[in-house]
Amino acid sequence: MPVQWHASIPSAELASEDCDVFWMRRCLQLAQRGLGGASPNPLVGCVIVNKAGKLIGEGFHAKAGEAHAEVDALRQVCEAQELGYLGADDLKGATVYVNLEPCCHTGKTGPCTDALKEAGIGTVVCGTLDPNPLVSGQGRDALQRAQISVRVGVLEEECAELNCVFFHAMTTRKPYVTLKLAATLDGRLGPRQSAWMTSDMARQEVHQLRSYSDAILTTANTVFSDNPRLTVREGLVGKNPNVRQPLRVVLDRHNRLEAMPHCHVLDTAEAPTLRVVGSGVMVSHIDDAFLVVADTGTGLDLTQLMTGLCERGVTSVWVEAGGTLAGSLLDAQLVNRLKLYTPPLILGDTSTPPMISGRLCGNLSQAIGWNVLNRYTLENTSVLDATPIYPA
Ligand code: AOF
Ligand code: ZN
Repeated sequence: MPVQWHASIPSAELASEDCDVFWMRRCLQLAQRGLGGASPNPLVGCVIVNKAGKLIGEGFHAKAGEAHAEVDALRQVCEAQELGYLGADDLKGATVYVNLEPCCHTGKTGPCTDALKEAGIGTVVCGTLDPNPLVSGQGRDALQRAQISVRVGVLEEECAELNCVFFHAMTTRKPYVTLKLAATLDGRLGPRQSAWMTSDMARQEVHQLRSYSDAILTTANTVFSDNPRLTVREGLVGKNPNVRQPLRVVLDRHNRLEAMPHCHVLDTAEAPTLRVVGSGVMVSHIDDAFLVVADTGTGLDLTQLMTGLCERGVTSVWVEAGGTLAGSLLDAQLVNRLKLYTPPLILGDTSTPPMISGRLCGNLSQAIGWNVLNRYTLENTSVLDATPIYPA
């Protein structure tokens, strides 16, 4: 992508805190280019500004195993230097803005702190510390030991929010679970096998959000009633041939899918599938396509499921199933986010399933509250984006 080598900040008179905020916003924008590719790594964007306050390089983390944002930005500066667009000493004393603390360990790639030291960077401004125990403050300390001045905490909330999945997975060792529900105004899931109730735009958003998730979770019941594909479509694949098809995870306590070998989710040509069966179930041939989870007597142990998924590298789960799984996940306090799509329809028929069922909620003190992050409409469908406030 072309770089505006000498783009300046809007006003040279901006106070240093305003500059920090300005460039950190740019980091957040750049970081989002890694959506759907960077996982299980965080979304990171980086901007390098020379001593004169000019933008000299930008970068982002595109894919796990590839260059970190800081290295990507440094590489851009070096290329511009080789072409003669920038002077040899443009990096000396420059300021690096990055939404996450630079790493100081060797993972799939080397430590960013070393790359910044070698480049002669003078100041590093970061949004948040990295919750990865291999980093968590040690990146900052390594920079300071090398006489690089470090400021942490610029747009801290936005930076943490952008990486809510990474932060959650790193600190809890469980994936960040988003419950997607599409329900009528009277809270019903709609008749079986019915066409999409929600608008085209809502459907497109769902496919986009599926593609940003590591896994899509459903149940054998949903497979039996709807035979869904649970792949990313809606023109996204044509637009971007590298679009990621998430792992499909089917909760199949009694291994009922064995009787349905031709269902769409067992066709793994387009996307992989993990079958989750209860301990004690007889499976004719168990391999990597299966995960065995304890059976609690009333269902699969969902907490163990989430830990098992995280161990397999799944940091985010998108749930598309019926009301019973929704109720069980909420009861286990495993839902981190709700996306509720509501078309302007009333079924008024108690024979169609409710969007949530099975919670034992005796009184209001046991209700789950919701912290509303956003409400918007996509054509005729209203969308609620919220995080739960669980009862104590
Ligand atoms: C950064 N900049 O752009 C990213 C960071 O296996 P690796 O080498 O890719 O390291 C992954 C870890 O590095 C990840 O868990 C997180 O702690 C940090 N990610 N750090 O300085 C970046 N993506
Ligand atoms: Zn790094």
